[in-house]
Parts: sequence; C-alpha cells; structure tokens
Amino acid sequence: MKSKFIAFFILLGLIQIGLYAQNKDLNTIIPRPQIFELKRGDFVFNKNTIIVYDANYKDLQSIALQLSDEIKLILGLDLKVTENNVRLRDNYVSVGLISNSDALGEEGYKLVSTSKQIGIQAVKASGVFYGMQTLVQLIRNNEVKRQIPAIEISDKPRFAWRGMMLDVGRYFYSIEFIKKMLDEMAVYKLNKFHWHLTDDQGWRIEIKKYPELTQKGAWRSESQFGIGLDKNWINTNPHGGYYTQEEIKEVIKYAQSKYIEVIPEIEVPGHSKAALSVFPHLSCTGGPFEVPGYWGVVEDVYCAGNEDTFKFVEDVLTEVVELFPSKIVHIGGDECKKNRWKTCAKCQNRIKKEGLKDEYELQSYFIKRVQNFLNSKGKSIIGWDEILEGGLAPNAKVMSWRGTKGGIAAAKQGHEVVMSPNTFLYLDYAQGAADLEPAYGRTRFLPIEKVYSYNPVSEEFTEPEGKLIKGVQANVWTELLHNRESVEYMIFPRITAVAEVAWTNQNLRQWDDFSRRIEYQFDYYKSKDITFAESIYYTYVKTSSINKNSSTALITLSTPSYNTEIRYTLDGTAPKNSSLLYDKPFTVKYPINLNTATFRNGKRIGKTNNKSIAIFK
Ligand code: TNX
Repeated sequence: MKSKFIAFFILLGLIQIGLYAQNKDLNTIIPRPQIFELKRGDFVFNKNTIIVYDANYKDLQSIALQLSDEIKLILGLDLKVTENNVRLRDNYVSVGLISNSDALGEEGYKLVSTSKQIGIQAVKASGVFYGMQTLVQLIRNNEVKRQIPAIEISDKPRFAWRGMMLDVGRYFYSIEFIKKMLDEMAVYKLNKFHWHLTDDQGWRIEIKKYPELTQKGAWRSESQFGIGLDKNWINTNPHGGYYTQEEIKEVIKYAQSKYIEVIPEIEVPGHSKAALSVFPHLSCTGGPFEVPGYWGVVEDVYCAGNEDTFKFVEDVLTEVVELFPSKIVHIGGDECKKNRWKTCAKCQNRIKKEGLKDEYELQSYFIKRVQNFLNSKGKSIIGWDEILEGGLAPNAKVMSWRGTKGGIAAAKQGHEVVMSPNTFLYLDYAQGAADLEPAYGRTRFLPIEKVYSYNPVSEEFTEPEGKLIKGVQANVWTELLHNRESVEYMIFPRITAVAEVAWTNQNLRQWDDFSRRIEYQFDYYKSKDITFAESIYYTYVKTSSINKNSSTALITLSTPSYNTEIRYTLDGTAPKNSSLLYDKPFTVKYPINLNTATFRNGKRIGKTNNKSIAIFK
C-alpha cells in the first residue's frame, strides 16, 4: 500500500514536470516553424559535443562549420566538426540529407532533439541550412545556456520567394554592409536578395565595356535631405561609389553560402539618368545632364526610338548575365515618364513603324525587346508592375509594388507574381509619430503590426491565381537613409514580420504570439551591433467622434507590444506608474493635454509619446 502511495506521488511529480515543460516559453523562433512539438527532457551542450555531417554531400560540411561558429559565439564552446564515419554514441549534432519527402518539399527540414542527440535532416542542403538557423535561434534564445529542450520540428516555407531589396542607387553601401544584411536575411530564412544597382542618382555596377558608367555615373555632387522639401535643402557633400565585378562575384559567393540568390536590377527605360549623364545621346533631348542629387521621378529616360539605346542596354546586360548566376534579371520598368517620348521624333517614328497605339505601348515594346534579348541568353525577366501597362511580355514575372492591384491583375493574366506592395512592405516608411522617429523624413506610415498583418494570397484570388503568387519581398529605398544605422533602423525588426509572412502558414500567424517572440531579437541585435527600432513599444492615439458643440472626443489608445499596459495623463505631465490605466476608449472634454506611455511590470518601457498631444484648444 505504502509503495503504491509513493508511486502515485512520483507520478504526480512527473506530470507536474511535464506540465512545467509545456508552459516554458520555448517557441521563440522567427519565422515560426509550421509544426513544433515540445518533448520531455533537454539536450545539454558541453565541450565534448561533436557536430557530424554526411560526407557524401560537400555542402553539408560548410553548414556544419557555420553551426560550430555560431555555437562558439553564443556558448563559448569550440566544438569538433567531423565526417560521419565515426562511431556515434550520444552527445552529438548530426546534419544529413534524406531522399525525397513530399512533406518537407524543396526547402523544408526536420529538427529533432532528444536528451542524447540533435538531428537535422532535409531533402536539400538549403533545408539543412534552415534547420541549422532554427537550432541556432533555439540555442540563443533559451534561458538556460548550453541547453535546449527536446523537440520535434517539421518545417517548410509557405512561399518560394522570400526577398529583400536594397536600393544602393540612391545611396551607396559597401560590400561589408551587404554581407551583414545577407547574414541577417539568412537568420530569418529569406532567400532572394534583390540588388537595385542602377537609378537616376547613381550607377553602381562596373561594366567593362563602358568604364565611364562608374567613373562618372557613380558620383554626384550633392544629396537632397528630404522628400517634398525645398529642393534647396541640399547636403553639398559629394557622394558615390560602385562595385567592381570582382566584388560582385564575392557577394554572390557569400550569398550562395547562405542559400540566397542575388537578383540584379538594371533599370530601363526610366530611373536611368545616371547612365544618361554619361551617355546623353541615349536620351531624347541629347542632354547634357548631371547625376541628380535630388529625388523623385525625372523626365529624362532612355530614348526608345534610338537603336543605340538597345545596343547599349544589351551590352550592359551581356556582362550582367555573365556575372550573375541567377536565372532572373530585374529590368525595372517603373515610373517611366512619357513626356520626352511624346515630343521625340525618333520615338514617334518607332510608334508609327511598329504600329503602336501610344507611348504606353512604346514602353511595352521596350520591355519586350529587352526581354527577348535576355531570353536569348537563357534568362527570364522580372519587373515592377508598370510592365503590365501596354501589354505584358508573356513569360515575364511581375513585382507588384503599387499596392496589391498590380499583382492581382498580373495573376489574372497568368503571370507569376512577387508581392511587394508599398502599403505593407516598404521599409522606408515611418514606424511612428515624427517626434519619436529619427528624422528620416518619410511621412507614410508602416508600423510593424501592419507589415505582419499582410496576407499575400487573400480572398481576392481564385485558387489557380493564388498559385501564381511566388512570394513576397520587402523593399528598402534609400533616398532618406544616408548611413548604415538608418538603413538598419528601418529593416530591424520589421524584416522579421516580412520573414514570417513569407515562411509561416497564415493559420499559424498571430500578432500576439509574434509580438512576444520579437523581443528575443533585441539582445541579439545589440550583440551584432545592429541598430533597430523599438517602435513596438509606442502607444498609438486615435481620436474620433469629435463633437464641437460639446467639445468632446473619443480617445482610443493602443500599443502593439506584448503583455504591457498603457497609462496616461490629461494634464500634459509624463505618465507614471500611478497614472490613469487605459482599459477602453474614453471620452474627453477638451482642451486636454494627453500624454501616454507603455508600461510593463510597473516600469515605463521604450520610447513613448514624451511630448504631450494637445487635442483642440
Ligand atoms: C517608388 S517602388 C519607387 C522608388 C522609390 C520609392 C520610395 C518603385 C518601383 N519605385 O523609386 O524609391 O517609391 O518609397
């Protein structure tokens, strides 16, 4: 009887431990894995843990070595990396391939940890790489260092195109910085780096046939500070820079080691003034031009009636396709003004000769011609959604940026689409009230919660149309981002929301859960010297039901942060722990001086609306 009693209590204890394990805050991974199951027990790393890789596949050695580098950084353990011809007992991490598995697909992986060993398996090396990234996040985020829980993860991406674009045309960024961004893309399982290499304000890629392009076209004498500002508001420091072909090869190789494809963008027919300033005879007016130091959509574009233009573009693309292994070249196609073409004899002549209806069809002619050339080189094109105007070249992919309409239209016409709507994925847009943000100037507003809310395949699509949506991409335009800190501030942490939109199935995504996991990134960013926004702690104020007769208004406060509360004052003083606690929308009689702040555990957290917000006097 007594022994039964003891057994009963032991059992009760075990159940308790089990429950405790279930409650531990362990799913901290971004993007959230599709299937994540916590088991009992922990794997404990020590100096004797070894990493073994399947030597039949060369790529796996590099992944095993990258894993050991990360473990060294995080845990301070220098683990031995070895081929799997050793006799394994326990205390090891193994990475290997398995034959085709529908469940895992091209990029999926399985990660299983027990108290004895950790195994990562996938159909392809890229999957093993993503499994490795998941493991690294588990190690990094776990509160008990050198220990990770027993788990079973089975994971694969929702979308094949998980991209980020960096505009180096407006501001030049070094290859060291590009590599740093590639590192972080890999952490979040992004796999397409779209390199916006040419624009009005700078030509950044060495073309051997035309050295003047970078000798002159990569430099400008000044830069505008803001947008919509007086054009006189100019920083008169010269700016510029470019990548040699050798440097570009180095970046491509580096990206390959992280399973990231580099897609070059060479803009035609618009956003080409840097090239035209070097070769003004390729414009409609003949110039002369300077590389502009101001932003916006410029009038001068490549002349579409001049054969020399096509010769030039083809020469440039010939070098580009040799340099970039990617099967796709981005040819821009956006924001091409038609005014010059309207009054250009050569362009009008082309319209007549080719039987085109108008300048929109002339743009389409331009795009199709460039596409045919690239097809002849074994490449396909992708372009901004304006390439839909005037008829779209048949096998072109569309990158939809002007909201979601372009992408929907393209899918309805049977084209493959990458969704990149400015309304959800433009990381140059602001994250909070102007007085809280660094003075980067973009006034359009894109808080991280909105990024996260994006569903690329919504009800607007039929099922076959939905299948044409290849994925999503965030764009980082740099007109107003003049140093690496400001670029980072815009990217981090919003890119984590982009990554989860791209990777995790819609039914598993919840803002509450994501906002909890996001805070694990902040210490990591500090450790990597990455500047990041803490806009998640902002409080947002909405005023509605304004009644001028009674001088009243309804105030709604919100914060996207997890497990926090909002306190506020109505006299303009800074909110304290003892100030009014917000629980639901409330009516005020103005004049008031509202001041709000976010609190956790009695402490004010992050930057908040330090400035009082006066609502009507
Ligand atoms: C529109 S997106 C542009 C860019 C600007 C961006 C600023 C696109 C294809 N064109 O040239 O930099 O807006 O947000």
